[in-house]
Amino acid sequence: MATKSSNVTTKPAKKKEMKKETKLGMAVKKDDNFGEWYSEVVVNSEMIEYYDISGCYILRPQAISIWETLQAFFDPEIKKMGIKNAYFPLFVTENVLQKEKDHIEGFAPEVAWVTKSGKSELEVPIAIRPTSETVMYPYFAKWIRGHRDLPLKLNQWCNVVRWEFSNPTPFIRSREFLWQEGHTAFAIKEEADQEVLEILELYRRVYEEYLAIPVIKGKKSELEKFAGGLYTTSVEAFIPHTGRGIQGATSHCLGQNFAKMFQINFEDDKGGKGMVWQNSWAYSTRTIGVMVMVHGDDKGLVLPPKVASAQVVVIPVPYKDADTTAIKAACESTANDLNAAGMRADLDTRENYSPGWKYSHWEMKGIPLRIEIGPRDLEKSQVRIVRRDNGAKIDVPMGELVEKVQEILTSIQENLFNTAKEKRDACIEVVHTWDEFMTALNNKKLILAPWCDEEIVDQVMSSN
Ligand code: 87F
Repeated sequence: MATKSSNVTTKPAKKKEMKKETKLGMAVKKDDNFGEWYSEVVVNSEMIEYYDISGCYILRPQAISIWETLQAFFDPEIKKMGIKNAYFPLFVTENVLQKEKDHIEGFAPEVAWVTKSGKSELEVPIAIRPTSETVMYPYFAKWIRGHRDLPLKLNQWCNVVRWEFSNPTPFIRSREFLWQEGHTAFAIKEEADQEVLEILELYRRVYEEYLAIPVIKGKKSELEKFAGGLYTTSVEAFIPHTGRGIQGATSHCLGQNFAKMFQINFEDDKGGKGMVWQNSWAYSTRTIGVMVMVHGDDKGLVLPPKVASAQVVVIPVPYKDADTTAIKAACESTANDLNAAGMRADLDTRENYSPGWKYSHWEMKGIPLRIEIGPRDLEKSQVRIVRRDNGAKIDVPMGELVEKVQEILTSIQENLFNTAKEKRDACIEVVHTWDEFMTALNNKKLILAPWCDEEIVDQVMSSN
């Protein structure tokens, strides 16, 4: 599959035209200016706050809770595979960072350095990790002696810094971001190969099962692979609005490149010398940006229920002279029942905001379901459920609340995935010539083309 890689312009909308009566709502439409729309969604949904260093963003609780949900899935899965968490320092000396030349070449301009403490210059500048191969592998060499020390499988949850210069975008391309980086060493290549794919499958599940985003698994071309490694696999998502593919996560087999440079050797069971086979793999907070881009709409964020910190918000709708006490009590017991049944429900009983204002507010924040309770609902012993994904309104008898809400949340999760998949698949175009390829690319298509992975290719890619 081929697409242009993601490159979104995302200066915040200069002057927002707020809806006058509510001071809420989105000023820019997704179809009109995708970049501005994105900036507006991440800020208005309270996930991101801009910071006074370009390319750095504050991740607010709304964003971190999604990150934590993904972590709560991924961390136990890798532990089942025998991978253990560790934490290595943020800093690395120039000497060590430069040790694997292929690796750092091309990346060097993005490395940030600490050169001072207080007013005095440091004797040697110290780099801030852009990734941790060179930080960790000297210790792999120290800790691995014999075949019994293998496999060595470590992961760390941390931040990294890459001083990017092309248009920074919250979550998608930021100068500091959060990720997990896994680094493993094996005696046998086949074991490394197998792990590469097992991790890739976990990444597919992060995107498809949690974020409701279809991804394509694949192997990178020689030009696109991580230069320090043997081969690179990835999951790739597609953003229909830009017509571009975006790398979702990568799982590399590093081969024995780093083992040679860092002398990660071991004595095998027959007393002979062996050199380890290594992998490294990562996914980052970019996951959240892809989710916003794929599911968000003109009302703001749309959260898949599995990653929504609040899945339901209950809002009282008291008309004039209505029995507000009874309505509030019904709202409270609705939220309590849902929470008791294991769902995540919030209650918005604030009196200084109108129900209409609250609807827009929670829609902007992407909450999958809203439940409205007014005097007529009370009379009929029902609640009104409104879906964020398609706006459908469903009246549900109070006695069926828990099962129905559970059912609807599952259906939203499925619908978001299916809709995203349909939209992506509608963009796939099969091409056979370079002209067709370029036309399709300019038409925002996801291209399916013959691929030989050689640098020089014919104008005609294939005859059929
Ligand atoms: C930027 C500056 C310095 C990417 C960089 O993908 C070094 C690098 O090595 C760099 N940007 N990379 C490649 C990272 C490879 C690899 N590291 C561990 C991963 C997965 C996790």
